[in-house]
Amino acid sequence: FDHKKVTVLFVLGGPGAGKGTQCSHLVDDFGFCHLSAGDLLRAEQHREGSEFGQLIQTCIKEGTIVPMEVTVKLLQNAMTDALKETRPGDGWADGRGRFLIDGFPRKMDQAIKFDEDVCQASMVLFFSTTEQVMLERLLDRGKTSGREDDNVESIKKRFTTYKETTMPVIQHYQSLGKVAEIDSSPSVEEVHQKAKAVVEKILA
Ligand code: UP5
Ligand code: MG
Repeated sequence: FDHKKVTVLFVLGGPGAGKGTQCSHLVDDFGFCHLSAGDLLRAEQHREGSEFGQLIQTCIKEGTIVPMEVTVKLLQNAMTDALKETRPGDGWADGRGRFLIDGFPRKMDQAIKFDEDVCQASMVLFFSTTEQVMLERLLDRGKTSGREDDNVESIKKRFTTYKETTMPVIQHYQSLGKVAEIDSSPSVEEVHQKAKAVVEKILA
């Protein structure tokens, strides 16, 4: 994708940190196209004829990372579709497609591949809070979400993958000066106001 035409912000943070929740507010504020890698994988898992259904299901349940080729391709396709559809006022505010890529890249190989094949992200929004807060939020959501990974056993595995595999990605972008860390422990609205201010600066 042409850098002049698209702006990409990665949205990272532990499982249940509030990435999806905050992204939907930022969509309302700034007209981003919000693409959650996890949501795209779940859709692919249930797509009839997908050759990756079983693989994705296993990875999600075990909290491991789906091979990057699958996820990068899904994101690339979704971005292409979104750019075809975008109209003024629809993420094209100043003629540039704006994307929030949520829950990605969570492993270094994905970050490198996306950089090379798709485009470079301008910044990373990093929503951080404690494991205790994340655990409570996920167990609460698990009562109604139907997500196969919202149970204590899967959540613990997701935390381990986050610490061992995703934190190094965040540190990589920190070393490039590309990370804006936002404490996501307070209320949704408080976090939203902070995130909104950060994004305003980035887009200015
Ligand atoms: N909530 C949110 N904010 C709150 C606040 N400030 N105060 C109180 N409550 C708050 O929020 C979680 C819950 O908390 C909700 O009930 C919300 O109302 C409440 P949400 O916004 O959904 O948090 P989010 O960070 O998006 O949590 P999610 O569970 O989606 O994060 P994960 O990163 O674990 O999940 P994701 O869908 O990104 O990935 C799932 C799996 O897919 C991964 O484990 C992995 O196996 C696979 N995957 C890959 O293999 N590759 C990828 O690139 C991406 C995913
Ligand atoms: Mg999410």
